[in-house]
Amino acid sequence: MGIIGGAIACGSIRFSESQDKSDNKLVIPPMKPSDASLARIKTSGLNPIAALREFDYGKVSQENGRTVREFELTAKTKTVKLDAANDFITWNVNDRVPGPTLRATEGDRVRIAFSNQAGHSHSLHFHGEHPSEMDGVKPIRNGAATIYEFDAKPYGVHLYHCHIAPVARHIGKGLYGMFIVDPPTPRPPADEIVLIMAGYDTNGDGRNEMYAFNGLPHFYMQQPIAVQQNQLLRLYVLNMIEFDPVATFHVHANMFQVYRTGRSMTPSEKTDVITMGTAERHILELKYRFTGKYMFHPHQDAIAEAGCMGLFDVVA
Ligand SMILES: [Cu+2]
Repeated sequence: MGIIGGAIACGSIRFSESQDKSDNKLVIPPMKPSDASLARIKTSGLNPIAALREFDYGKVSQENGRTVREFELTAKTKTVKLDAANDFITWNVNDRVPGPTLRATEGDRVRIAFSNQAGHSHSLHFHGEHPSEMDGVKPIRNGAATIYEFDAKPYGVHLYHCHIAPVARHIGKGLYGMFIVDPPTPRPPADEIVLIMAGYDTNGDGRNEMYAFNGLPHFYMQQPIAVQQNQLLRLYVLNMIEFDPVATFHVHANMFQVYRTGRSMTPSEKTDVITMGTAERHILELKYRFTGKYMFHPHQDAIAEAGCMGLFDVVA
C-alpha cells in the first residue's frame, strides 16, 4: 500500500469489522489532499490522513476455540519535520507518531511481539486489565525483544505507551498509540475517526512548544477531514499531551454524546467541550446537520493555536 495512495483510496482503508459486515451504506467521503498536503506528508515522514481511519486488527488465528490477534510492534527512532523550521527526533512505534491503532474485540487473546530498534531502552505498557508480568514497565534494551500477551478487556478506548522513566519524555517523544477494544455486541455503524492530541517539547525545557492531532501540527487545518452530512461520526479521542495537566476537546457548531473511556453503550452526557487529563480518552458521537467547515480543538486556545487544531469539512 502506498503511503499516500492507501490513505486516499477508500478500498484499502480497513474500517471496523462490524461495518464491513453490516453496512454498505456508510459513506466515507474521499480525502483529496492538496499538493501542499501531499508535499507535507512526504517531507514530514508522517501521514495524518492514514492515521484517521486505519485500524490494525493484527494477524488473526484461532487457538482452542478463541480468536488470537498477533501484532508486530517495533520501537524506532525517526526524525520528523513538524513544520518548515522544526525537525524533531521521535521515539515511536513502527515509524509512526502516533503508533498504529490496534483493535480487538473483548475476550480476544492479544499477542504483541515487541522489538526495540530505537537505540534506547523502551517498553510497551497497555491500559486495560492484565497480569503484572504483562504490564510493560520492565525496560526492553535496544536490540532486544519480548512478547506481551493478555486478554483484551474490558471493552473501551485504551492506549499503549512506553513506560521507561522519565515517562513524560518517552511519551513526549512519540512512543504511544491507541488500543480499541470493541464490545462483544458491536456499536452501530458509523464513520470512525481517531484523533490523538499530543505536544512536542522541541527545546527540551519541559514545556511544549508545539501541539498536534495525529502527529503533525496544524495538518487538518491545511487538509480538512471530509465527513458526510447527517451521518453518525464516531470520534475516538485520546489526550496524550505531557507537561500540560489537561486539555479539553471542543467542536464548533455542534454537540457530541460522550461515552467516557468508551466504557458504556449509552452516553452519559451531551456537550461541546470535554476536559481530559493526560491519558484520558473517550468515544464522542455526533452528526453534522449543515454542510461546511467546522473547527475542532482544545479550548486551551494557546494549545490550539500552537498546532492542535483542525477542521471537519461536512459534505452533502
Ligand atoms: Cu521509551
